[in-house]
Amino acid sequence: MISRIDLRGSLPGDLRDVLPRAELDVEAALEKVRPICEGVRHRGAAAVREYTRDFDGVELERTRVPVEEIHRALRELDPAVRDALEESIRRARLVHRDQRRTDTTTQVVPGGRVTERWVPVGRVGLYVPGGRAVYPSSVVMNVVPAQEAGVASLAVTSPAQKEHGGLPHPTILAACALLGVEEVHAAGGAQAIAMFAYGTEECPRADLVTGPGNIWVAAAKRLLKGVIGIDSEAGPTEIAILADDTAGPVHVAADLISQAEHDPLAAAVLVTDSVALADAVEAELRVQVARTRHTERITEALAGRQSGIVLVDDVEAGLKVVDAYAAEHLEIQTADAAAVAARVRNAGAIFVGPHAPVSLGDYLAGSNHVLPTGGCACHSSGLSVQSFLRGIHVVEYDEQALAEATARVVVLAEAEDLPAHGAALKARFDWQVPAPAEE
Ligand code: HSO
Ligand code: ZN
Repeated sequence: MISRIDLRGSLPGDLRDVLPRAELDVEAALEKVRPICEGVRHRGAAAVREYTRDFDGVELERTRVPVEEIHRALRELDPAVRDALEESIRRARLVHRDQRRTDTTTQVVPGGRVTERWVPVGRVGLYVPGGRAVYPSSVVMNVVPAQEAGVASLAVTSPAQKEHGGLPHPTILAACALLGVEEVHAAGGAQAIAMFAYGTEECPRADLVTGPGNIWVAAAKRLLKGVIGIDSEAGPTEIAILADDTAGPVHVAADLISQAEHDPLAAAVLVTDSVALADAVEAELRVQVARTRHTERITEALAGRQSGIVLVDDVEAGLKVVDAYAAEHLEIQTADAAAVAARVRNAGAIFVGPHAPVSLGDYLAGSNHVLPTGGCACHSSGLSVQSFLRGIHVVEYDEQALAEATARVVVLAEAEDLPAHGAALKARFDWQVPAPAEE
């Protein structure tokens, strides 16, 4: 059901070569996505509707969802789901509100200062998938940080669903209503990303697009990056668990399964120094996978080359392995879990000890669940208020401070063979701009 990689003895030089990981061939999708993006660029909303007809089988008059439909979806939402979403939003707001930045001013020299002013992105497009994955929780995780950052204009897009009269999934609409988002479009795939990048008659262009999606969405993001800002190309979900013999196999197995449930390409990796735990988890996996609803997809994910149980000599070696893997989600289920967690350098989010499973973070911990996948956690972080802000340096120098800087600017400009840079300062102090040397 799940393969084993035995790294006891010594660890290889580059651990990434031996660790399991899925490969998503986004490059191959680029050529298919290019004409779709061009179509939207040149023909706007008509092209978006055409692709929606071709790919989603839905004939739309407009991509923009009438506001009454958004409110209706909230009225018709199951009260228990509404309550859970409201609490999810409340907790996420608490955490993301604390991420807000304050401007800082640094007095560099007397009369010279630099302020970093944090300014929210003007307009953001949020992509919410609508195929196998209908995730109102992802609406929360995208909208809350954008709102806490102070983004003024926010539009959500999600694929048109044939079985819902061409609207996005009703729970997605209801989540939008709870968050106060009233601009929602029924568009998915590459055409939705192009709609935000180029703008259409119905959807003004956005500065930034965030949110996970399938391979077509990832390819469109790669293609249009530059035309529009992007968060990341989210790949299939990953969970890694670093555990020793103090961990409970029932919980470890349940947590591995929880993320394998997303996708046959999802990755579930257990790193442990305990063969007894590895054996017990494998036995538990067999029992629990058979009992769960999405047995087929989970079995495929666990058996895939992206998943595995990695055996190591001790927790010390395990830390090296999980750092090299840089998981989207990392659970630490060891003795003194907090101390071990504090030593981790690479992970999208870390879940510490027996009472912080990844599923809690997916919905209700207050943390964000849009996290870097595919090893990108070694250079990137998850979605946060910061993702929606730009820090603008505001430079203020008085005459005296500029005069005192001039000689050094001139020297550095000369060293770079850019004399006009130096001249721009000298001109303010009646220095002569040197005439070009006669040939
Ligand atoms: N684990 C997913 C998020 C999610 N889980 C949404 C359930 N719904 C990626 O972090
Ligand atoms: Zn999940």
